[in-house]
Amino acid sequence: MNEEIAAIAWQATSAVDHDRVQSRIAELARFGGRSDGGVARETLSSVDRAARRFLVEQARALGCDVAVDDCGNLFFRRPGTEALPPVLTGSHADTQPVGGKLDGAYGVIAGLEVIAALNDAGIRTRRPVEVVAWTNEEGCRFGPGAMGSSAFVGAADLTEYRKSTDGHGVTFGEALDEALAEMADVRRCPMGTPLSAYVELHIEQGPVLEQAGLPLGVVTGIQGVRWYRATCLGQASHAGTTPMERRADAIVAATGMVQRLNEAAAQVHPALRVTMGSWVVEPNSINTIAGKVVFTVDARCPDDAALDRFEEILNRTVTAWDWRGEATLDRFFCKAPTIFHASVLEVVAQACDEVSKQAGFDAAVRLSSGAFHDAMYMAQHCPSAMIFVPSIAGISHNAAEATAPEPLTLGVRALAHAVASLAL
Ligand code: HGY
Ligand code: MN
Ligand code: MN
Repeated sequence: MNEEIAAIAWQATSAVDHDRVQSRIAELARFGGRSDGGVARETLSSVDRAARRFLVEQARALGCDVAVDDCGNLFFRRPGTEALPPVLTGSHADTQPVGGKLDGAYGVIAGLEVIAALNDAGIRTRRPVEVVAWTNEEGCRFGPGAMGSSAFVGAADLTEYRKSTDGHGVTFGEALDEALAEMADVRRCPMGTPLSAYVELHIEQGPVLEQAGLPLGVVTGIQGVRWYRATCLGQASHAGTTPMERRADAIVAATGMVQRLNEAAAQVHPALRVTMGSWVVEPNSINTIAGKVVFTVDARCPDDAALDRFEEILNRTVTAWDWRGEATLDRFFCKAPTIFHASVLEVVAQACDEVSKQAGFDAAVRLSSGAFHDAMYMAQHCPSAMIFVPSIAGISHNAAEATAPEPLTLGVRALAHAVASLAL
């Protein structure tokens, strides 16, 4: 990086305002805020739509041009001096049903802070700088996850996504149309537009940075992820009158499968992580044998061949289970492991190392992400990379999710340095 760009990148870095970051995180957390300090802001819910409006107003107050695409992704653009493809940063504003203040939200707030810092420092960049708030990264209300970014890059068909339904039978299309109707004052923009680079700042959501005692991580890639739905159909029947040997108990079958899968996972690959996190039991009555159980399987591994091997075992375990009922399996999310681009990794690494050093720390940790992120699809569209800050006790997807104020600010400083370097 040439001297002049390096000097201007440092001006942007130094203009990041700690108190502004803290207060904006607290303001956004109020949308869906819970009494236990967590946040419940599932995608396109009324609180998520209110949060989107808050972000639009914040961006407009910073002088940004605001646009929304057909998947509800929000883009906040700070113009450059030349009509070039922008540098994009940002993350998602939706949360888990019981989420924290930082997962996703931190990256969107950080992007707005980078724009505020560029404004305060009076820096003109050649390229436009854009901040995005992706729709439905979590995928818990409407599966699969990362819907907004995958639709943006064309990796998936928005038409199909619109058919996804939540637990109350509402389709993603219905919820999306309602949210878009509330954004009638926001310019509609096309999807898949050219981008120069994408850098996402996110909390690690795991224990690595905290164990290393370092505030910043350069994220080299993201492990593979697959989601499945297993449907076990037995026979609902009376708990008192039905002899044990005549039952088709969907809970007994499903829990037997889960035990078998947990044992098998350990044999497939030491880094394979399997979670059966979402269950529906029907009729869910104390004195009726369960006639139907639907459970999900979330499988993650850096090694795609291991995910293939596990998928074979999963398919066989579910569909050939020895019981009086029957079971089916469908896969509705599959993303191979992601490796980020050397060109952007180099810029991000320099930013993280310099900001860490200036704050009195060793060079940033290099690590791969256990969680998936919108950056996994963005890496199919343009050179992309990520920056992590630590999660206290490695906890996330939990109301207790937290990161100390200093690393939060250092993360934004590193992002400002990287984005300015890429946009100048
Ligand atoms: O599930 C994930 O990895 C992400 O946090 N949504
Ligand atoms: Mn996230
Ligand atoms: Mn998450």
